Amino acid sequence: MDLKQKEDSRKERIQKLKRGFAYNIFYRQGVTQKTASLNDYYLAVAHTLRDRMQHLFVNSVQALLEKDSKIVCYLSAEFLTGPHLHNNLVNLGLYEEFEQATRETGLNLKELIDLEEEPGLGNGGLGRLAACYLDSLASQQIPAIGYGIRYEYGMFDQEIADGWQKELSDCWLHPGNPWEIKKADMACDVGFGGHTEIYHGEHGNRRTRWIPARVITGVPYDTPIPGYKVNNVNVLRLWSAEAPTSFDFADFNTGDYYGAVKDKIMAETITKVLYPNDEQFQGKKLRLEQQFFFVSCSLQDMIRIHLHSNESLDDLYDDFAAQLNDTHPSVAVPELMRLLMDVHLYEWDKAWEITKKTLCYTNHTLLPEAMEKWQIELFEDLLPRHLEIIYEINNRFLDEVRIKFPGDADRLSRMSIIDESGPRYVRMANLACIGSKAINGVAAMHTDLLRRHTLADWNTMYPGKIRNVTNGVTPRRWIAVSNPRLTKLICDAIGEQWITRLDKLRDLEKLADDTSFRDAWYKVKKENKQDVANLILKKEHLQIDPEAMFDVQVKRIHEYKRQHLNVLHIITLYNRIKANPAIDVPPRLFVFGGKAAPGYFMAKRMIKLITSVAQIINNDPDIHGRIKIFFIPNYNVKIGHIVYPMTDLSEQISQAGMEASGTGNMKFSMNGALTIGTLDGANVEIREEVGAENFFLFGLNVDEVMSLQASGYSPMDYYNSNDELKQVIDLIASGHFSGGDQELFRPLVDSLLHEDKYTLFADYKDYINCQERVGQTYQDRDCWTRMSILNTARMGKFSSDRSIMDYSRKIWDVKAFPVELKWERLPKDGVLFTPPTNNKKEAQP
Ligand code: F58
Repeated sequence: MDLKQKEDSRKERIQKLKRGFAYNIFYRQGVTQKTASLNDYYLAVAHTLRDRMQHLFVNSVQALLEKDSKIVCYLSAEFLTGPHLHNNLVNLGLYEEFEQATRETGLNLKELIDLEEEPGLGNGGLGRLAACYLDSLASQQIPAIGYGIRYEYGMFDQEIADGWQKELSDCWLHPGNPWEIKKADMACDVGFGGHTEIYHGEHGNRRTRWIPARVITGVPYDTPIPGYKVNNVNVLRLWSAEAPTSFDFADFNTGDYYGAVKDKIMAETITKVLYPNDEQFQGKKLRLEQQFFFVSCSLQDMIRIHLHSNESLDDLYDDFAAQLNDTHPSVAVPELMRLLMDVHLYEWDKAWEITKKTLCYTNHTLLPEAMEKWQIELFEDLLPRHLEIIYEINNRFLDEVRIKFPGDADRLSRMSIIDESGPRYVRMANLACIGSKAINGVAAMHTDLLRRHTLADWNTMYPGKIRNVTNGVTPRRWIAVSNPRLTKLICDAIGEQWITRLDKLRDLEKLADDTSFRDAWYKVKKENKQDVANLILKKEHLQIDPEAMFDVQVKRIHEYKRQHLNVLHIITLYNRIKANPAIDVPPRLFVFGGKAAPGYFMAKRMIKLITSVAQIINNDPDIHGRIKIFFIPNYNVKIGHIVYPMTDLSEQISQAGMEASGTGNMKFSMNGALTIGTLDGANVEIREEVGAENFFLFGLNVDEVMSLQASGYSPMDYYNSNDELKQVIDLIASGHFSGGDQELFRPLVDSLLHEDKYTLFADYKDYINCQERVGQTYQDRDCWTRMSILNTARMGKFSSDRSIMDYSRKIWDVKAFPVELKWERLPKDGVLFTPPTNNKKEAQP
């Protein structure tokens, strides 16, 4: 094609897009261009894009049907995808054309992008990781299905009222969701409760059947997941609960209208709302119902797809690798066994072989309080058949342990699936460890701690079964989509390859000493900061100097993440300036963001502390605006798009040994922020990659924390021997930040003085000193910018593409499956599918 032809076909495509918008406004939204709201336009544009994606999706399914390839099934109770429009435009390479077509239609694409309601179907890192992995699976051309729950209400929206967190329901579906397609004909039934019966099968062998007390239907909603500039489109399949029949007509006819719809309403509560818990196991029945519901639907779906092109399930594991994202889907172990034995009539040994070879388990936490364990009675009441299977798995497993470690009763009780130390519980991590072919941690240090402590027994029993796959994040969303200025600068300097080969960013290293490149780099950061400063001024009437250091901590609010250590530093600076106004403290904006679990008392107090300290310091004339504090409400993916590109300093200050990996730490560094952090989670590997000289390290390491705690840690000693620390704590306790109220922060102060579980006081001095080095370095703009460039340049390892390739090699044994474009956009005769010749339904992911 010559240049003119190219230009002509581009023009034609733009015209088609504009026709697409008009068509969707009229026929799909049912309004005219004059009466359409902005949301109508957003939906019209999104549908126009989805139609184009649909074509690629159909191709991907056809390619898979023609030639078998292993499919990765990522089972996760959470997928925190973030908004789709911008990301899909970038991945499909259609941003510029849509930009032009919307402009020529009189619309502003950016405005429409900002309008999109994000699906908040996750709490934090774990859910967001699942979304990054979906992007990388598609971009690496690995066939995959993400299986999860279509919560009607996602993560609550956070408002700050009088400095406190207020939770509001998240009605993300209300404006309409243009990305999903309901696949009613692929619905699955899921049982709950009831009892089991023994019967004798065809060959006289004993079999069990489960007679559930109630059945709920799972209906899938599919969202296409396009890879970056490839033809592969995978799918995120989320299950929604419905009653099998809409009304109980018996009740309806006798005039009991409420009774008639009661069952339907009860059924739908299963997928009504996401539990907003963070690292604290609650043990609620509805939560177990949610877990079993989506796991059963997903396994039934996999079996349906497999049986479409296979006679039996003997080799299910050749076609599927099912990854359990933490223990939330670990009821998959007994459910797959039940489906194989009770429904597909396998004997135990073969069913067990298939189960163990299909499932794999990722652990995301070391916190004991986060470990899932269900009360036996609750479990039995809801899943009686599954409990029987679990008992049998456990008996056989414990026999194995006895043979390997004779006479070791402690080991037996530690490794048993059933916790019998008090009231009896089903331990889901033990179940997942036994029932899967591989277990993995999410950062080198985390995996090491799993092997040495949390899962030490498993490591001894099955050497090699615990593997490491360090987390990663997708550079598409976290650089290309969210930081267009940096993307352009990097592409102009080294080309575009880095977007799918993040290790190519190394080519930036040589530019770190180039003054004009450094100036351009600094300019990008400053412009990103200026944008946010304008926004904060407009919304919060807070004046921010874009030259100030933007020092940011965004993540869930939790004591182990130690946002309050950050606050202790802020108050230290405040006291220093008050005592000595001439002191050299470079201007800083401290930014916090994150949600507290609604029932987590201390975390909510921490938010109140941050906002109260902000209130006093931001308005203290003695400070002359040298330090400012801003709590961004409702931190979510969309706000992440703004925060990572603006940040100079990333706070990763959890107590060593607590953060399994962290992924925000990676997003910051990729966008040129320097990190102040402890040796925890993936910080360790980030520091190794970027170089110790480009990372601000402080604090005790995990062994030091453990031995300090073992030797009887006394926070009071630190308080008494450090004047600055004492002053800070006393100031909080005095009511200085709470209008004289000495009670408000007493629980926080007391817990620090008398317990300090996360050793803030032990790390305080080192943190403050390290922050001083940070401040000095920031004043040397050339040095800081150089370090910033080197951080970005050396982040190649932390692309989720690398993580996915690690999983593919180390765990799933799956290879790329590039999809060719064989199908026309719409066949000329208008017939998209050849009608099936037999009655067998098309099996399609
Ligand atoms: C996070 N876990 C880890 N859990 O805390 C973090 O270190 C890690 O980087 C990330 O997983 C990804 O591996 C996490 O986000 C949750 O949100 C759970 C959701 C369900 C309830 C319990 C917490």
